[in-house]
Order: sequence, then structure tokens, then C-alpha cells
Amino acid sequence: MPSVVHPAHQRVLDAAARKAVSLEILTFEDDSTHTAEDAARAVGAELGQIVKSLVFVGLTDDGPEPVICLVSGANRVEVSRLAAVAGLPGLRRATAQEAHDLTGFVIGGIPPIGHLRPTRVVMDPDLGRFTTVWAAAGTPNAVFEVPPATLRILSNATVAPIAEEPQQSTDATGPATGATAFRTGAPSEA
Ligand code: 5CA
Repeated sequence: MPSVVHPAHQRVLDAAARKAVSLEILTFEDDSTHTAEDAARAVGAELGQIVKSLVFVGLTDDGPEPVICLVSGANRVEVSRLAAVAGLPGLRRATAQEAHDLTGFVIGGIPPIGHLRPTRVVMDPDLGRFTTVWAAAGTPNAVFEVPPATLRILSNATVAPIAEEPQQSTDATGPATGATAFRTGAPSEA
């Protein structure tokens, strides 16, 4: 008998299908993907490859307006940077209730697409470092894998530096720091 697709997952699949993209959702029966750390462990990816979909709210004359940040799992949003990009006064992190009411999804499962209404999305350029990234698929136990350039198109995101600067390493042989250019070409590009 065919299994029933969870309605939250179906909203994500439908949003992708509207842009002619077919997604495969991976659902975990026993493992949680509630946090970026959980998701990285569940799919065997590095933390930076996990997409955090974080809801912020700013003020407009018509009331609170959501802005969703797609952030590499290794990064944190710097609100002042996001405010400069979004141009919204009073920008702050949404409460769990606001995030649910504004997107239609629960915290830990908020996907980058398929929200209740069209929502502004800003994307962290660091996600472009990876061939594919993993994002929440609508519930805290499901994710999907997608090339970052496809994610940008699906979410109609503005790519902008919104993450806190990483701590500078004093070790010259250590990992490079700072944002790299976002790759919009084929995932196989160098
Ligand atoms: N499924 C994972 C990886 S794809 C995920 O959704 N990660 S997340 O980072 O996008 O969502 C979890 C985030 O929800 C955490 O970063 C946490 O800061 C945030 N969160 C948890 N509780 C609350 C709350 N009460 N209010 C606002 N944000 C919350």
C-alpha cells in the first residue's frame, strides 16, 4: 500500500514542483533532525552543509513581516547585517509561535520553501561552498538534499553576507576564514 506523504512534506514537494524541481525527502523514524547538529549526524554531512532556516521579523506599517535566513549550520546570523540587507526596522528573531504562525511549520522543521505566504529569503553565501546542502523538509525528522544554486532558485533568495565573521585563526595553516563567492554555476564547477 502506498504510504501517505506528510502534509508538511507535501507542501515542500509542491513548492519545488512549481519550479519543475523534483525533491527527494529523507524521513528518519528513529533519529531527530531538529537541530543542525542532529541533521548533520543523521545524514553524515558536515555541519556547514546543513541549512538552518531561521525566521526573523521586522516591522512594517502593515504589521510584522517575516524574513527567513538560510544559514550554513556552522554560522550564526548577525542581526545588524541582516537588518542592512532587509532594510526593515526593529528586526529580531521570531518566537517559536511567530515562526509557526508566519510559515505554517514548527521550529526544527521549518523548510526554506513552501511557506504559508510568499516570504523574503536571504541566503548565506557560505552554503555555496558545498556541492549539495541539506535542508529541513517540513518536520523535525525530515530533510532534503539540494545543490545550493538550486536552493537559491527554489527559495528566490537574495544571497548576502548575513553571518557573523568567524573568529580569526592565528594559525596561518588553519582553515580559510571569511565568505567565499557564491557559486551559481553547475555543482561540478571548481
Ligand atoms: N532541522 C534542522 C536542520 S535542517 C533545523 O531546522 N535547524 S534550524 O536551526 O533551522 O532550526 C532549529 C532552530 O530553531 C535552532 O537554531 C533554534 O535556535 C531555533 N529555535 C528553537 N527554539 C526556538 C524558539 N523558542 N524560538 C525561536 N527559535 C527557536
